[in-house]
Amino acid sequence: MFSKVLVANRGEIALRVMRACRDLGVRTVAVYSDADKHAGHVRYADEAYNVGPARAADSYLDHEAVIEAGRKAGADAVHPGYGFLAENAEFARKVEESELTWIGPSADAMERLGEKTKARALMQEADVPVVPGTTEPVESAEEVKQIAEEYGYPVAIKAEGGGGGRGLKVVRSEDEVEEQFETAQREGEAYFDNASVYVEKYLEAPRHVEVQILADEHGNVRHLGERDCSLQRRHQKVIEEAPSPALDADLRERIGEAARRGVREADYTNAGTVEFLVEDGEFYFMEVNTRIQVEHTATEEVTGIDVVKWQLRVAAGDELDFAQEDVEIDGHAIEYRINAEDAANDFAPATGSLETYDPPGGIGVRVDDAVRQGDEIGGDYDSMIAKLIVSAGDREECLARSERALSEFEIEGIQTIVPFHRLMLTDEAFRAGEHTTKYLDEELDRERIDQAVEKWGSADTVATADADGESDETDAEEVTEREFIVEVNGKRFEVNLEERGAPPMPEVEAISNGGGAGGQGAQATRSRPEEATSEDDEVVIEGEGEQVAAEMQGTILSVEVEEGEEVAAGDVVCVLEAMKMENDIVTERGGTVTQVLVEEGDSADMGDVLVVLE
Ligand code: MV4
Repeated sequence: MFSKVLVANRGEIALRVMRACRDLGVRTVAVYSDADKHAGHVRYADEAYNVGPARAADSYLDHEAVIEAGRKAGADAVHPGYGFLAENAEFARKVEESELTWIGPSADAMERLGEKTKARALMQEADVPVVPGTTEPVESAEEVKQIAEEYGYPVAIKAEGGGGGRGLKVVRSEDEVEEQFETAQREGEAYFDNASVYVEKYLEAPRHVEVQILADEHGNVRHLGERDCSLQRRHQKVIEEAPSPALDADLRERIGEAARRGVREADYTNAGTVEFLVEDGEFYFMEVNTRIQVEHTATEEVTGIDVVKWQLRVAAGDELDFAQEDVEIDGHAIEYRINAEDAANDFAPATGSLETYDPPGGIGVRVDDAVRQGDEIGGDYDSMIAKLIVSAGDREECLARSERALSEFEIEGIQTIVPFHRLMLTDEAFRAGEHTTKYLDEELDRERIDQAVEKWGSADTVATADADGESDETDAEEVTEREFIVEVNGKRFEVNLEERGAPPMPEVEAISNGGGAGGQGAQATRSRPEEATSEDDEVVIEGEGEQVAAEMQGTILSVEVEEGEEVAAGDVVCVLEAMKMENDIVTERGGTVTQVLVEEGDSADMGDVLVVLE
């Protein structure tokens, strides 16, 4: 095994990889940009190296800077995580040619699978079903028309270097061919530096099902079952689950074996994912992702196999120590991506500070993150701040547990898509497991998302926007919402009070020194929310009758009234000693004493009800 691994990534996946390293007794090296000096992955690593400015192209994507950090640290291997350099064959080759080991498939295997027509031809060779279409690039719009005649419209024109929906054009009739052919070429050139395109029959409403693979350098290839990632928004996965609710046992067996044959044909090693489209009980190869994926955790939860640990072991030359028959799918797991985005505003990235960050726990709940309360979430990188993975004995139980876990997830100070996830748990199509890849973009009613955000979005300190939608320091009205813990007759209530540009609530100190209920002004108003989170901040609200309460913590020196007695406004009911001073506790309105809750010598907490009147 390696003794020191450089993790060329940030965020939760960097931490995930470092945890696997620690489990194996391997030391960890982080790289970070100027924006990430205090980031979670840096805090966790044994040592960390700055690789450049915030802009990813100048830091996390800088081949030489990353490799140089590995050299300086004396690391013996590089784990790329996902995104950034993970699927860059050129970088993988540079690592292979350095004194470092690349923790991933060989640069050759990455290249074999990176070009889509090559990958399709390779899969056909291995008897893996592919979507009907070409296994060579097409050269002209005329050629596209001929192929479309053969399969029938619609067809998809795809960029050779494509993936993740970029460079994918759907053509529904002959007169659209010319334009879409040229657009696909242009996009291919722009995104992947490769203008080649090819053609497939277009499937209208498939499901996205992908198979997790592990392969070692001794010829062993195992599949760890499939995940269903059909719930996507503009090609971004939002919720993933294992196993797929869309497969029966027979299809599951066949798709898993097909994936194994495919990667064997590609001489593939390490972890990888074979993506398929599934429609009408048939499956079709799409592409291979030559990296660890965000959603690998769902597979880990149902198989009990640590995929990242095996990436390290396999790269170090170890042999997979389990047979295919040893892989058992036990129960169900669903992963919810916790993105800092405003679901009600077209999932626009949100920035801010994590004023509250209190993730759920308990049985069946796993949270992978690299943030903690107080962290700033800037807009420099991916909006995913955490993943919640819920597992249970079956899908039904998993959905119920998900409701529990998502409702426990407390995040304030920044918008996340937790409300969207809670909506999905009320959604018939999702609950039934019948959603396709079209569902989010084309079928779900936007208004339901707005309502979910309204209902479950976090209470927060907000500045109301002006009519023009802009808000600024000078003329935005401050609306401060404070949460109070209130006890009424010994029962605990949470009360949210909204304060609009009003003078702040009277301070306890202000009462005890006799008036001057706090100055007006924005400074005092802003300072309140922090105090409101304190456990001690208990006040009493008035019910039907008057409740006379202790205004501060102290000792009851004397009780001046008894039950049944009539008292007037301003009468003394108790004397409370606090901070070496005697304080008269007086009624505000007066009435008949119905309850005396304390006696001489008792101690009282601030907010405790002492006497109740009617
Ligand atoms: C398709 C398809 C239907 N038919 N190919 C989108 C991303 C890229 N990986 C491939 N994609 C698709 N290819 C054929 N022949 C539908 C999609 C597709 C899709 C696939 C998986 C998950 C979500 C999707 C959303 C829209 C379209």
